[in-house]
This record gives sequence, C-alpha cells and structure tokens, in this order.
Amino acid sequence: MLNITMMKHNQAERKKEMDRQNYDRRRKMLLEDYNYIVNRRNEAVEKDNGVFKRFCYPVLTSEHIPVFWKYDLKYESNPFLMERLGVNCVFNPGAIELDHKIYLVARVEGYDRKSFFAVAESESGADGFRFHDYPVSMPETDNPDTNVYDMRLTKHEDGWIYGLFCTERKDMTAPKGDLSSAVAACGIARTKDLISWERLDDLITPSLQQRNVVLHPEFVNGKYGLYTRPQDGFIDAGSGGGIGFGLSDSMEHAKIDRELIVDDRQYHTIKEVKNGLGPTPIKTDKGWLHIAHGVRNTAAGLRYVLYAFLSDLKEPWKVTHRPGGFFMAPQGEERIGDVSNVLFCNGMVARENGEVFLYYASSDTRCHVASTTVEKLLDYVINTPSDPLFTHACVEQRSELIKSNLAFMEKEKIVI
Ligand code: M1P
Repeated sequence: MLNITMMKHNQAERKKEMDRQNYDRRRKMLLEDYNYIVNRRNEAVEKDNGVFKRFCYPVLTSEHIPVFWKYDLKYESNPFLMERLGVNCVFNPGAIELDHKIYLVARVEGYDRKSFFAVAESESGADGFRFHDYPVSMPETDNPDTNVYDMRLTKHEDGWIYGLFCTERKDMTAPKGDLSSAVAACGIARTKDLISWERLDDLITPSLQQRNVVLHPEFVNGKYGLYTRPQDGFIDAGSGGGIGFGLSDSMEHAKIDRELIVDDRQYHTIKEVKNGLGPTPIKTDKGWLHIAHGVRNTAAGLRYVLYAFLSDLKEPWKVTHRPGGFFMAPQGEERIGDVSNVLFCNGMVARENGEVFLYYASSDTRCHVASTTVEKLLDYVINTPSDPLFTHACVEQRSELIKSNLAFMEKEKIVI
C-alpha cells in the first residue's frame, strides 16, 4: 500500500517537473523569437521604380510586441504559459525624427479590438525598432475615447510636438439595437518627449465627423493651419470628403469655422469614394510635398492606394502639381490582412541629407518602410503627367511617350 502511494507521489513529482521544463522551454522560445524579430536586419529590395524602394521586411508587426505585454511570464500564476492579452496587429504609425533617432507612434490593436498608441524607436529607421516598455497612456477629455488611432506627429514652430489622431465614440443618437454607428472626431495631444502627453480639446469643425486631420508645421497668417477630411458618416464621406483646410486661433481649444477643399474627390479616379491627407507635409524650396490616400470601390470592397501632390509654399491649401494615378499600391503580402487591399500612410521623415523614409501600413495589419529622397519626390510630383480623366486622352498621353521613346531608340540603335 505504501509503495503504491509512493509511486503515485513520484509520478506526480515527475509530471510537475516535466511541466516546469516544458514551461521553461516555451518561455525561452518566446523570448528567442522576439529577439530574432527585433534584431533582424532589413534591406532595400533590388527592384526600384525610380521613385522609391521598398524594404524586405515590415518594420513593425504584432511579433514586435514585447512578450511581457501579452503573457504573464510567472509559472506560479500562469503554469500553461497562456497568452492573456494578445495583440492582433500593429499599423498606421505616425513618425518623427528626434536627436537622429526615428520614432514611430503605432496603432496597436489588442484582441479586444481596441487600439492604443505605442512608441517604438530605431537608430537606422529601417530596422531594429523596439517598443518602449509601456504603451502611451493617453489622457482623456471629459468624453472618454472608445478607440483612438492613426496619429499624425507634427513638430510645430511653436515648440511643441503635436499628435493629432482619430477618437471614436458610440453614436448616442443611433437607433436602439444599432451597435455599430460611431462618431469620429480629431483628438489632439502635445508632448516634448513622446512620453508624457497633455491632452487638449478635440477639434471643432463645421463637419459632422472628422478623420485624417493633420497639423501644418508652420503658422499660416499667424494661425494654426489644419488639413481636415470632412465627412457625413463614420465610413462614408457622403456629400463631404476631399482633403480640407482651415485655420484655428489656438490649439488648446482648436476650432475651425470654415473649411476650404484642397483636393477633391473625382469620378473614376483612385480617390473617387474618399481621400485623406497622410503625414505632415515636407517643406521644400518648390512647395509642400504631400502624401495622401485615395479610396475607390470594387466588387472586392474598398481599395486604398497612396498618391502625392505639391502645394504652394505660402498658401499651402493651393495645389500646384497633381500627378495622375497612384504613387504606391498594395502588392504581394501587403494585399492581405484584416482589411485587405489597403495601403495607408500617416508617417514620413525627411532627414537632413534629403533622404525620406515613408512609413506605411498594409491591410490594417503591419507597418513597412520605403525610402526615397526629396529630390525624387519633387521630380515625381512636378514631372509626372496629371490624370486626363478620359480614356481617349489617356491613350494620347501614353502614345506621346511611346512615340518619343521609339524615335530615341531608333537614333541610339536600342533594340528590344
Ligand atoms: O481600413 C482602412 C482605413 O480606414 C479608415 O481610414 P479612412 O477614414 O480614410 O477611410 C481608418 O480607420 C484607417 O485607420 C484605416 O486604415
């Protein structure tokens, strides 16, 4: 009898020991996988369209989230090493360069669908991004945010770094049983170090809803200039849409009385359904360089692509150059994710040497980088023909290019 009890005891001890070993092995693997991802070198891919270069790997994904954000790592309280607070995806990062380091403020979405902001930093801007130990604890206004996302970072000439983002709340006027209707507004916060944030009042505009609001980095006629995206509904731009622009006397209580449309939507273009400004524009000697997203509808759902334009230096709401079509569209694995066929960009950094890092997200799932230069972007926006809007004119436009190339090839004896 005693022997049987002893055997059972020994078996239980052995099982306990094996469980513990298994736990230690899995925890080691989790840490190794994380270290591999954050230390992986990234390189620009060979294929180059002359405008920008993509990089091999995404710069931020849910795998870049520190293990200690997701798992309770203590055997005593989590013997099965279960993931407790998973992260679904990391996308749509705002970007800024501070003291020669690149910081991304990403939209991190938990398994519970709520998104929040988290800061990751890197020396190179192309790899080695690591999240700070804690996500951003964004202060609230009197009206709590159900969700926040898509921060645009602007180093303003008033000395502050502003983060403008979408704050989403339930639409209290929706009929009973409608649990999807929401109201989108522009939340505003400012910081000096990306660690402590001062929350300011949400932006007030004449439009029912707002998303994709971007602060212009310089005063315009002594006021704060804001690019907006007026919209009637939460998803639909409705009668609104287009990229707008307005002025506000202050950022503490930002209010725009009049919105001008800077870049309208147009039938049968890449921005037919809606569009929105991307990151804070880059100042160049030829004007303000802008990246935006354009949306059209297809049988497979909405398709989001990126496009570029240039606006006047003194009157940034006046577009001077408008290349036709998209600048960048989803390709390969970028086409697939939680919301497929989407490229979205709300962060770019222009470095002192003229290099530009464009941080974009694919299909609401992961963040990538592409590199280019101010010189190339200016050439692109100034010398790329605009959309002639009618198919016959498009053929004429292409035939002109073909004619001049064939004449050149004949002269230079280039045979294909
Ligand atoms: O799902 C695609 C994008 O949809 C919204 O952007 P927009 O208001 O311009 O349509 C945002 O939710 C954005 O985060 C998302 O990537």
